[in-house]
Amino acid sequence: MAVDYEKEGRIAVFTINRPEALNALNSQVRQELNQALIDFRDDPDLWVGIITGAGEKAFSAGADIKEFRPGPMETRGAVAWVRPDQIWKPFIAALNGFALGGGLELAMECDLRIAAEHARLGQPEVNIGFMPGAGGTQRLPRFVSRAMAAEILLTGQQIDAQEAYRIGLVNRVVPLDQLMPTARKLAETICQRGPMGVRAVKEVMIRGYDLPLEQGLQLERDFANRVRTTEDFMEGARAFAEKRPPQYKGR
Ligand code: CO8
Repeated sequence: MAVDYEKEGRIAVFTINRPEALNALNSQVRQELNQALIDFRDDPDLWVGIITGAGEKAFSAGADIKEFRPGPMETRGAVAWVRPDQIWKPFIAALNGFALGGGLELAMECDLRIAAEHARLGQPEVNIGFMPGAGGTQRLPRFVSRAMAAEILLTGQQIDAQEAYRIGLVNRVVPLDQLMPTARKLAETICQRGPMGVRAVKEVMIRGYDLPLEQGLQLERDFANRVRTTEDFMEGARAFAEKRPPQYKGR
């Protein structure tokens, strides 16, 4: 398997498993990741996803350059490509090394990014006569300043984990041996929250981002009203009043 997909209680861990090729995203990885993402999306018992790479060197060094051929980009495998930012459950990217090109683009499709101290991030496509094709030119300027995005995209140079933290591209930088424990702890924290609220937060944040403020506020109100109709909404209020931990069911 080029992607290991493990379910640990409410958490799913996706591990890109081609360490000999720095976890480059070849067609097999894309296909298997896609299948795993669909399973995660449709499994009501899974609430948070963690995406990482096998080994200690790379999260992913991007699209597999050795598969490059002239002509349009393939439509990412036989099935429609599902992105983490189209699934309304939170994703954490655990960057265990290089996150370059399509690897950084995948990390930017996640909601939170934790980097190991030695991780290096970049959009090196222009170094090989190409350009980002999976969101780099669009997401990076939305995540960091336009000037920093332009520098990363136009020079193709890598930045280290501390710099990525400084410019707001990653949430935390931790020693490598703390990477997965930190990601799991964050995932567990999110799993303790009301999942209907958590999912609505993610969807409204993403859908509302490009809306004018008034429309975004309306969207938020609509979702908040919908969350108020769920069992978990009343469970949260009851547990608060009864001074006990809530037992959320995801409905
Ligand atoms: N594709 C294929 N093989 C790769 C890739 C890659 N992206 N990156 C590394 N490898 C392979 C190397 O060829 C090498 O294989 P071998 O041992 O058979 O020669 C092995 O991984 C180890 O790599 P290196 O020996 O090069 O390791 P170094 O530590 O010397 O260098 C670097 C590490 C700097 C990360 C270097 O490997 C490198 O520059 N890699 C390419 C990074 C890059 O340019 N990425 C962008 C690719 S283009 C892209 O992502 C466009 C996205 C568009 C849409 C994507 C949709 C999924």
